Order: sequence, then C-alpha cells, then structure tokens
Amino acid sequence: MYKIVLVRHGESQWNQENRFTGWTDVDLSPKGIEEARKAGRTLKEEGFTFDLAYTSVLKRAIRTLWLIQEEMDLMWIPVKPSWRLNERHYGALQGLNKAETAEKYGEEQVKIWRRSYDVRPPMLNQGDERDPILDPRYRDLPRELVPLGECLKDTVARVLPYWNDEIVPSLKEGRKVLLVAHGNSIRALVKYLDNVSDQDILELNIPTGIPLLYELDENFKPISSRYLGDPEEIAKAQQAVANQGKAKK
Ligand code: DG2
Repeated sequence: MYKIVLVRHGESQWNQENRFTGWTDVDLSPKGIEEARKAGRTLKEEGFTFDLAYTSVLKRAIRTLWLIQEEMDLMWIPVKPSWRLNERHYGALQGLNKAETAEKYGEEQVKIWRRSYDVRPPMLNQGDERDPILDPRYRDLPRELVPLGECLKDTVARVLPYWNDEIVPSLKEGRKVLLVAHGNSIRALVKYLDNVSDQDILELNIPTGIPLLYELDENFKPISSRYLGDPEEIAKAQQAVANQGKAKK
C-alpha cells in the first residue's frame, strides 16, 4: 500500500480579499501562515514523516510547505517545484473579486467558472501583462503549454503527466511523499484518483491548510482518503470556500 498527503496552501492574501488568483503569485495571509503551521503540527502529532515533497512554483504553496517542514523538523527533505502543480489559470478573471463578479454575472455563472469541469473562464489575450510567458519562470516552456485560462479539464491534462511520470515512480521507490498545491490542482488530482463524475466535481471544495491523506493500492487506486482534523471544522471550511462565489446581499 502507498500513502500520499495532499495539502492546499494556507489562506492567501487574495483568498482573504476573495479575489480570483490562479497563477498570480500572492503570498499567505497571517491566517494562512497559522493554518500552514497547524497542518505541520497535525502531521507531526499524527506520526507522519516525509522524505520528498512536491509543490507548485507559486509562493503561497512554497511557503506553506516551508512552514510544514519547519514544524515537522524536516527542512532537509528534497523539494521538487513544478509549474504543473500550479493553480488552475483563471484567465481574465484573475484579480476580480468573486462576490462582485457574482453580483455582475450571477452566482450560477460564477459557480460554472469556478467549479465546472469543462467550461473555461474568459481567456487572457496574448500579450496581456498577466500572460505567464512574460514571467521568467515559464519563459522556457513551449507556448502551447502556457495557459491563458484553463477549465478543470485543462488542469487535469497538465497535472496528470506529472502524477504519472514523476510522483507515481517516487511512491514506487518507497518515498514518503507530501504534496502542497492549490484548490483546483488538488481537485484535478482528486477527480482523477476518485474517478469523480463531471457533475459531482461541481460540489467538491478543498479547504485551505488541511492535510488530505490518500492510501493507494498497488495500481495507485485509492483504498481510502480522509482529511486529518476535526470533521466539523473541515465541513465548515469547505462550505466557506463554496460561499466565496456568492453575491454580497
Ligand atoms: C483559488 C481557488 O486558488 O479559487 O485561484 O482563486 O487554491 O491557489 O487559493 P488557490 C483561486 P476557487 O476555485 O475556490 O474560486
């Protein structure tokens, strides 16, 4: 049996301001820093240890990982950052307030943009200052791999090669793996692992800073999965994520 722990980063400054973030590289909020530390303490208390970590190239995930490493006294473990674990690119929605967007376009439309499997957000134009190709960390990638906006299906398509070619082989080698990523890159993995239908994925919300443990069989299919923490607190945190797309009354 194999095990992997997935963690969405702690609350970011733009989560706190309720803005679509995507590939915007914002940092953790003070609450997010505390959530990340708490995730580390929970993992330590529950007896987990790791010898390899994966994360995105965005600082809210990287810093969350650092804080977990610090709390667990695991600063030494190798860390592999990859753009393939980045948040879903939110296209031209990036920077907008989610509640204001719901007031303007309706809550249903915002839910489709946030949670549907195959509906893309409005895309960025090439040459937009938010085009990731202008950022040194993506500059050397082929243009066709650098998104101007993604639906979850697009995110699944870029996360899965990394899962299959990089993470699964590490698990096979017997590594104890921690993966710190984002709400929608984790939804992409959960969709694939649990074979969630395109319909049911609409209701799946990943809370910030709460470790999610997967136990996998020899074919890397889930035997079980569970969040580590108080179930009531976790349900509340998931509902809070869902509510971010509601219009302010
Ligand atoms: C959030 C997720 O990403 O937003 O891009 O706004 O996990 O990096 O904070 P994260 C964003 P929702 O899909 O929950 O609106």
